[in-house]
Amino acid sequence: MAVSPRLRNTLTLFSARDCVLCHRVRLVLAAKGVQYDLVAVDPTQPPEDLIDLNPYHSVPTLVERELVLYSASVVTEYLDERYPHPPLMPIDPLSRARLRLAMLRLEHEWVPHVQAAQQASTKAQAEAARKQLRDLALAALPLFKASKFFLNPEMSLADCAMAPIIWRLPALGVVLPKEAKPIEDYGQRIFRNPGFVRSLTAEEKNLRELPV
Ligand SMILES: N[C@@H](CCC(=O)N[C@@H](CS)C(=O)NCC(=O)O)C(=O)O
Repeated sequence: MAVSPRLRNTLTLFSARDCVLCHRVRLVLAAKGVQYDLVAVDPTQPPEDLIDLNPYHSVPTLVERELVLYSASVVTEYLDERYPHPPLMPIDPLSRARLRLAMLRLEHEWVPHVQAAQQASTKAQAEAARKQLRDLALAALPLFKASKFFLNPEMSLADCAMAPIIWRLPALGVVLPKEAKPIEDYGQRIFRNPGFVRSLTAEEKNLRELPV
């Protein structure tokens, strides 16, 4: 199924307006300076195009001519290989494996609590998700102190997965103690990047102030 002929670029991204996994893909595209058409989707009401293209009807979904990719990790690894500059993965296998594992843990351990906090229908559900995120952030504090970017001296795909979560913490009501300043400092380093600013939807821009 072809996406609408009105779309002008080779790449089309089906993306929600406020979603950490879609933001992760948009951040990779922005870091690489790649042009694409964005189709804004309400994930609870996927459009016909998306239903035809992706058996899970989920976003992010990337379309490039006949190629249709879904799952944020599959999409971002593809983009890093397809558009190699700047590289967003280290070259040695050990560091690559460590970053892949870190991204897997983010997806399995952090993202469900972000989504739960965003979708909570009771105060108790929201508070439980906020507590989980606070605990995860504090447990990861030594990693934020250890290097300029997440587990790596250079910005990588792992930062593209982590920064969208850190960006949302205040809007989700997650208040970190003073000792967590290295996490805020890490966020500010990435938020200052013009690519990060370009990656944001209008809804995501409203979640917090950009650094001056
Ligand atoms: N494993 C998928 C999950 C994506 C996901 O949970 N997307 C949400 C929006 S943030 C969604 O599309 N939900 C609707 C659905 O899965 O049917 C990925 O990594 O991309």
